[in-house]
Amino acid sequence: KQLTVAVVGATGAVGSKMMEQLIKRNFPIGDIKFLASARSAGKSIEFNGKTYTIEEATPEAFEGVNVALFSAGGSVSAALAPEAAKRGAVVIDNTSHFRMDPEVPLVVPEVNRGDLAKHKGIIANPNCSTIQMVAALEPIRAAFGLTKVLVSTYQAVSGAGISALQELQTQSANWDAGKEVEANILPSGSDKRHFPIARNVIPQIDKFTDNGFTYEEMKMINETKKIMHAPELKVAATCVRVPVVSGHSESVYIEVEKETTVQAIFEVLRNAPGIELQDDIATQTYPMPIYAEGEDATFVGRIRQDLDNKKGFHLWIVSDNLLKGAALNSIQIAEAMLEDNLL
Ligand code: A2P
Ligand code: 11C
Repeated sequence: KQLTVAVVGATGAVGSKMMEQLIKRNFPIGDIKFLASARSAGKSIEFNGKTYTIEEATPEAFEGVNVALFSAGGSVSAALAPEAAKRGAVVIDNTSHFRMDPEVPLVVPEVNRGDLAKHKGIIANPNCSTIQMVAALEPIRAAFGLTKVLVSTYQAVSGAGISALQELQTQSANWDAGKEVEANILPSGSDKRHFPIARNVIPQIDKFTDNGFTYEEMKMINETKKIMHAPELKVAATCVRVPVVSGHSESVYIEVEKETTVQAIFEVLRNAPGIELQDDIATQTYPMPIYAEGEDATFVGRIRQDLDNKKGFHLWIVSDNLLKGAALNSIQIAEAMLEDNLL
């Protein structure tokens, strides 16, 4: 079966990775179109050795589309995903707009593939920092149960888009040249104050909600419970931006239901889909973002039993936020839907 695919936000950080993944994974494309804002309409874009013209994303652009991959921001998805679905496309949306809608499956295929069957035209791709965490924790939950998750993240700048990446580069160059360092984007383009990310760490991703947690932290909390079908799971998050280009890292403390050992967790993770265990302190083997960049896997290491709580374990989880965290997971959703006859 050959499908007509639309990539919405094709000129963005995630959109360009979606295009790479479609080629790399040999997705069965009959026809493809690339959509972005009116600013990009008419410009050329290369895909698989051919040149295409970018079109403005409008409702009519989705006529005849089977699969629409959205990554152009929440307001674009809010306006256009229902229009695409109305025209018969299955939307795989990489923004946060529909994620907590009870009618919209929120899916990491290795964790809750079965939820795809309940779709009504729109499927949500979770937040990048959530995806890698649940991919690593689900096999542990399935084997030993899971009661509590406390996570602190070290998130790469590419998660905030191409303009944030450009700002990191300019700030680093200006530091080195002894010039003034300006900040206009991070921690959140729409918040009042901005701080440099070069040579810095910012304990704010997205804006603050009323409870003192940021939206990014609340995404990790709420999305984890939804994907794992675990409303009673205790989850708390502190999300931090670090001056890394790509690859989110996470320090995660978990509590399991059944007593177990580090060796037993190693065994479970060795056999888990999409997970690569990198844990050997004798050889200083542990995951790091520069080695995760460009890789499909979610890497897990530094696994330790807590010194006070036998059911407590500490893990270090790293993955490429633009791949498993975004583009790869979206394409894996499309592949799972094809296999399950949902497309
Ligand atoms: P454009 O390049 O035309 O602005 P990133 O997350 O890397 O910043 O990328 C955002 C993506 O979303 C870009 O492809 C951008 O296209 C696209 N985009 C932004 N605003 C709109 C809009 N109003 N309609 C369609 N696409 C949009
Ligand atoms: C970041 N996690 O690193 C964000 C980017 O809800 O899809 C993804 C935001 C989202 O800034």
